[in-house]
Amino acid sequence: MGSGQVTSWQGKNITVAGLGVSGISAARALAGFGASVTVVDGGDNEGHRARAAELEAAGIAVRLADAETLPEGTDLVVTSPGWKPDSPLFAAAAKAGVDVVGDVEIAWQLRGENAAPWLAITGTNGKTTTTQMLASILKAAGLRTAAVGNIGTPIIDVVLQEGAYDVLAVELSSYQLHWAPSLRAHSAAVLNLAPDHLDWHGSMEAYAADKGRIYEGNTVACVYNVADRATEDLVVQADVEEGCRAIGFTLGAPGPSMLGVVDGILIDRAFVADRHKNAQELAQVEDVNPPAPHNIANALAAAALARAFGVEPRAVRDGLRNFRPDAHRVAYVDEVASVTYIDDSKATNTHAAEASLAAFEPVVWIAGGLAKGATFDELVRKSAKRLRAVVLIGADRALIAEALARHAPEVPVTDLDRTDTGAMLAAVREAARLAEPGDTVLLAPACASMDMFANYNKRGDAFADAVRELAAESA
Ligand code: UMA
Repeated sequence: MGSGQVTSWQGKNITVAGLGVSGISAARALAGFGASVTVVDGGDNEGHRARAAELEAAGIAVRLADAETLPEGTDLVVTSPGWKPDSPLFAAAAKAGVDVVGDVEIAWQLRGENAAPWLAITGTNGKTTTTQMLASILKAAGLRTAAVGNIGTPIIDVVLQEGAYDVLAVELSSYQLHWAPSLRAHSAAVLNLAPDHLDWHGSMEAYAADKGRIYEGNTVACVYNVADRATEDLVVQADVEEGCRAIGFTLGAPGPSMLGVVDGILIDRAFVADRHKNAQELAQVEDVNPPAPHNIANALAAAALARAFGVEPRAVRDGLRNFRPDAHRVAYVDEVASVTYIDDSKATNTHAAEASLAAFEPVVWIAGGLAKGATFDELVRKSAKRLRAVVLIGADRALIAEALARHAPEVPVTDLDRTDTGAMLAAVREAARLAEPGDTVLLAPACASMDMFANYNKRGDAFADAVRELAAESA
């Protein structure tokens, strides 16, 4: 344990911003080290109150419905990733001379002398899949590992299990990187860089700079995407440890110090003796699941990080073969007539739908189902510029139609006015009609499925069946 830091938390007044996944984890850990913790959150719904009661029972103070004022006597603010840098709470902290850091920074500081190294992954798209692939490869190599971070498991919880892991596969968002100034990964990858979260970061430059922090202080490899120059630029700008190498991944033939693809084989020309003459076969393209181009790029990035950690080629192949993408979670289904079909049936709420809509542009969006009391204004407002068209199904589709009329009046909307199971085929056909080559058709309903299907799995299956039918028709 980083005992210097731990003892310094004893008796400190720490304000944790956010009563979500990371805030709860940070609050419990810091209270466990003797800090006096107050969690603040702007929300005040049933969920917040239930979580507050649990923390209060553990001696942690919680203040709901006020995300702005800094509690008296605060020594340090530990923020959840979603809080914007210009939040009034942080302005108050700056005025009081109080530092603000994120939960990932705290996790990094909590690491002991012999803590498991971090193999870190960021990027605009593909981070979760790549992190899961990496964990699968590391497991195939017999290493004790976990996929953690932005993927959903708060990293503090994992770091506190001292001695339990040999290495960690860490997904980091640009938000988390922003708030983690002293993080130093063993090796790291930036998969790609496209404008995203600009409302949070303020500009593309600031977003890229936060992503680029993942390379700071890397000791073995900075992995970049050869097809995305911006990722290589971030490596060039990073201050790394002596001897740390820049390793590219490409869907083409790899040059020296790269991983790439030749004749359907994933090739390593980076972690081999005499890389100017030699190359090492890692896996076949068919070992990648699914073997779509964007996913082969993910596999190459995961392989590069694993190889940087000394994993043998056979484990890369086995790990890729063992990997199963989460069903119905932004799952690639097929490409028909130059339009890509993605199943995110698991997006049963607006937040999840917003995240998947953010990954595609232009997109024909299939949405609707049971709204569970949700409102759709924010989702539509944030996603409007990405929408080519919208196809609505399900019981509460009118709510989405109204939000679209308010915030995206120029986007064509087809209301199928159907709640029968067969409506999915009609929805896919209509989406195909509205899509242009290069577009993505995305099932991300933002609603529960039970008005039309037994569960979201069945809804996703119906979508995939409909796409297959469409592919057969157009073959
Ligand atoms: N809140 C406020 N004021 C604010 C912002 C939030 O009071 O200005 C409160 C909310 O009421 C809520 C809490 O803060 O109670 C939520 O904090 P949060 O949004 O930071 O979310 P967490 O539950 O702590 O989850 C975070 C990540 N969420 C975000 O970055 C938005 C999760 O990533 C991550 O899995 C988790 O920590 C564990 O590390 C999700 C995500 O969408 C999946 N990430 C974005 C992405 O992948 O694109 C970055």
